[in-house]
This record gives sequence, C-alpha cells and structure tokens, in this order.
Amino acid sequence: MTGPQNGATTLVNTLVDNGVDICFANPGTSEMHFLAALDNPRMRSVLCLFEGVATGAADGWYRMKETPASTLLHLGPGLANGLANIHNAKRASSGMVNIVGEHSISHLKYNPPLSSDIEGLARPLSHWVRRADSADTIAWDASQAVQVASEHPGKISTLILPGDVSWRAVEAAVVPPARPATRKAPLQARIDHIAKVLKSGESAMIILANRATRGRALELAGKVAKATGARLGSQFFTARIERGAGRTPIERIPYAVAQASAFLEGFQHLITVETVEPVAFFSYPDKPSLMKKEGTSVHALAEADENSELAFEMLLDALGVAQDAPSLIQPALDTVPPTGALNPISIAHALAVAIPENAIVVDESLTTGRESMGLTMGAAPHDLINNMGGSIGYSTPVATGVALACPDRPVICMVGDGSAMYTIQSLWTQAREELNITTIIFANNSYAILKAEYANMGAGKPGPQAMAMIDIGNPRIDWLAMATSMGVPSVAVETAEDFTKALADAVKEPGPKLIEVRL
Ligand SMILES: Cc1ncc(C[n+]2csc(CCOP(=O)(O)OP(=O)(O)O)c2C)c(N)n1
Ligand SMILES: [Mg+2]
Repeated sequence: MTGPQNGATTLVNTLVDNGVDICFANPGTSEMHFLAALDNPRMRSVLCLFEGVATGAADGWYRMKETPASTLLHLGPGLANGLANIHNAKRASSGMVNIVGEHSISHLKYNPPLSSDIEGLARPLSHWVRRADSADTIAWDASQAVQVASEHPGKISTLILPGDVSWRAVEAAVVPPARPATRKAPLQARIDHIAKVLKSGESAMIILANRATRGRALELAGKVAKATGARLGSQFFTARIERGAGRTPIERIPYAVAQASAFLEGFQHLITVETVEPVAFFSYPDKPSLMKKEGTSVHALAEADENSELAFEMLLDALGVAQDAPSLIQPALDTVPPTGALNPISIAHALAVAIPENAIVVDESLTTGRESMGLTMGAAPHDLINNMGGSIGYSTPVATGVALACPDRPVICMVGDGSAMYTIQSLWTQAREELNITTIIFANNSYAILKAEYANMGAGKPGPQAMAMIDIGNPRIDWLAMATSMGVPSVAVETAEDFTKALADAVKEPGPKLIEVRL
C-alpha cells in the first residue's frame, strides 16, 4: 500500500510483510481504522459472528499452515468471548496474533462503558502481551507479535490497539529486521542414552506429539520402531496426525484411566517426543493422575521446543540404522460398508469407507468416536485434528480455519450436539466463504459423556435435577433448520447405509454441508 500511512495501515502491512495474511475478525467502533486498513488486497479478512469462532479458526489455520493467523477482537469483552478457543489453541501449540481494539488513550481516563483490564484478561492465555502506544512504533510491535507467535512451539501474542494509535499518521516508522524461527537441536548425549535404552531389549513406547506426528519426523519414527521393536504411540489427543493407508501408524493411548494404565503396563520405558508422559485428563477419587506403571522410566527424546525430525535422524545414526531403512506402514483396510443401526462402530466403519484421500478430519465426536476411531486407521490417507485443551466448541471454528488454509482439501468436522451449540455460528462463515466442510452432528440429545463421568466420579445415581443438567433433548434442537438458517444444505440420517452415502456425497460437492446423525 502506498500513500500516507497511519497506525492501522502500518499494522496490517507489517502483519502481511511478516507472513500473517488472514484476519478472523469481529470488529467494533474502536477498530474502524483497522477495518479501513483491512481493505488491503494482501490481507484476507473473514468475518466471524462470535469471537470464539475467530480464535478457533486462527487455531485451525495454524494447525495446517504452521504459521500464525491474526484475529481482530473488540476490546476486553471481545477478547473474553474468544478466550476459550485461545486456550485450546495454546494447548495445541498453535501460534496466533490477536489484535484487540481499545479506547483511545485520552478517552480511557473517563472509564467509558467498554473499558476493562485488557492486559488482565489477555495475560493468562497469552505468551506475549503488549499495548501499542504510538503509530511510529506499531510496526515494531506487530513484527514482535508475529515473531513470538511463530516460535516453535507456536505462541499466543496479543497486541492491544488503542483507537488513536490506529488513526494517527506514521511519521518515523521503527521496523525491526525479521528473524527466522528456529527449532532447537537435541543434545547428542541424550540421544545416545535413548539409543542404549532401545538396544537393551527392554520394552519401550515412543510417544509422539506435535510436529512428530506428521511428515518426515513420523516416517523416521517408523524406521526407529521397525529397527528396534519399540512401539509408536500418541497421547489420546494430538494437534494433527497424518494417518491412514500407507502412513506410519501410531497407536493411541486410551482416554479412560484404567484402560490407559493397562495399555501402558507393558512398557519399561516411555520415550517422549515433543510431549510429556501421559497424564489423566481428570482426577478421580480412586484413580492415579499419572498413568504409567510404577517403575517405568521416562526419557525425553525431544522436548516441546526441540526439532524432533533432527532428533530421529540423530537417533537412527546412534542406532546404526540407515536413514533410508524401511518404516512401519499402515495397510489399507477393506472396510465393508456398514448397514443397519447407527452406533459408534457402524459410524466409524462408514467414515473408514467414505473419508476421501487427502481429507482433513476435525474430531470433536466425544462419546460417539471416543472408543472407535481406531477403525479409521486404514482409511485413505488423511489428517486428523483433536482438541488439545478440553474446552468444547473448538471443532466447527477449527474446521473453518482449516478449510481456509487448505481450500483444495475436503474437511470433515465430527461434533457432538452439545459441543456444536457453543460455536454453531461457524456455519455462517463457512457458507459465506463457500468452504468445503462437511459437519457431522452426532445428535444424541445429550451431554452423554457427563452421564458416564457422573458414575466414574462415584457421584452416585443422578437425581432428576442433576439429570436435567446433562440432558439437552428438551427442547430438541432442529439441526436441519439450524443449518438452513445459515445457508448450509443439510440432511438427517438414521441408518448406517444412509450415513455412508450422505457422507460420500457431501465430500464430493463443493461448499459446506451438514449431516445430522440421529442417535
Ligand atoms: C467450555 C466447556 N464447558 C463445559 C465442558 C464440560 N463438558 C465436557 S463434554 C460436555 C458435553 C458434550 O456433549 P456432546 O458434544 O453432545 O457429546 P456427547 O457427550 O453427547 O458425546 C460438557 C458440557 C467443557 N469441556 N468445556
Ligand atoms: Mg451429545
């Protein structure tokens, strides 16, 4: 952009110059100059009708691109609306640059209605918070924000933008040089120690996370496993796994504490890669927090900020295994198209049949997919994305960001009906942007998982008031009307064959679709 620059135009240009070229926005009066600056063909702007959609979409963008997106949020309340999905993004190690509008400095002293402690709201879920205080230095602030967000693992940056900083003319811009993001190399001595462990003949599981669950790092992990007999595992939830036929398969450590403990009992060593040892999602009165058996050793092959691809190269060398040695390969499974009743097994079989090659599956299926997604391991090669932060309502926004990041790939979003209600406004953005997303709603009219957790916690038998807090069937949500109201074509299915067909049809056609799976 040429011509006289103000703080807002400089901010947008700096974001784009540093590779941040999409903004998931929900603007207000204090952001009007930023909005004007978004009229810049280098920046794509996407309107989201709730800030949790904007922040979740930024998370989805990062999961695919591994570079941050920006969000535009309206003062403290706008940020607060976006925080739950910022939390999920943070736990997924996604980078994000939040621009939070603020009153002009001269106006703040009068405590107008939308004033609040924005730093106080931002800090717990941001790695970096700064308040821009001059149009001249905003390029510096913005490039710092992007720099931090682009670190490995990704970070949350929040830049607070007062109105007058936006509208003031830039006189003498301060611009820092760009520094490339780097990933740390692991220590050789630690690699050598792990090579010794793997050669000892004692049982070992290598637990992969973040960048190690895809690309070359995953393939190299498969070579280590094949050469040493170690097994490859992942935490129950992972930011993104490349899986399916022909890929290196990873076993999933179960969610439930008893099953996870039983699964881990067989291992004398856990070798962690960009993660830590498995921890129970919740604490229960009679169950442990750590799920390995007593006496199991834990070794970090690569810490969260280290380069796991390099770690596996070094490990293969230390083991005396060639870099081009064979890897583990997931065979294609010839799943028979399911018929009859819809249940977690028939649903997983339908997915295994209908997931198209190169699809991206965003999973918030909760009780419908929790035990059965292993059945899709041998489907056509695809990416699988999970919620890392446990705050429900992540999947429809994340699918939105994923589809914008990868417009040529079909996206499938599996979501429980309860979870879908948090951020269902995503459908509107999906329709407006014509995104290739098939949303599958698992309509069991219930917070089914909480019924099971009630028993797991030993809380006894739920009384009628307690039951009413986990039952969402009255009134019944009309999913077809919901989709129609936001411009998304929809269909309801009640049998496995209808579901398989509806899914296969939906992913073939461009644009968003919604399938209500009536359970
Ligand atoms: C922000 C947030 N609020 C509440 C919860 C607690 N919670 C966990 S699962 C769940 C209900 C999920 O229901 P649904 O998506 O329908 O899945 P189902 O259990 O029926 O399979 C709730 C309320 C949460 N995890 N995050
Ligand atoms: Mg439900």
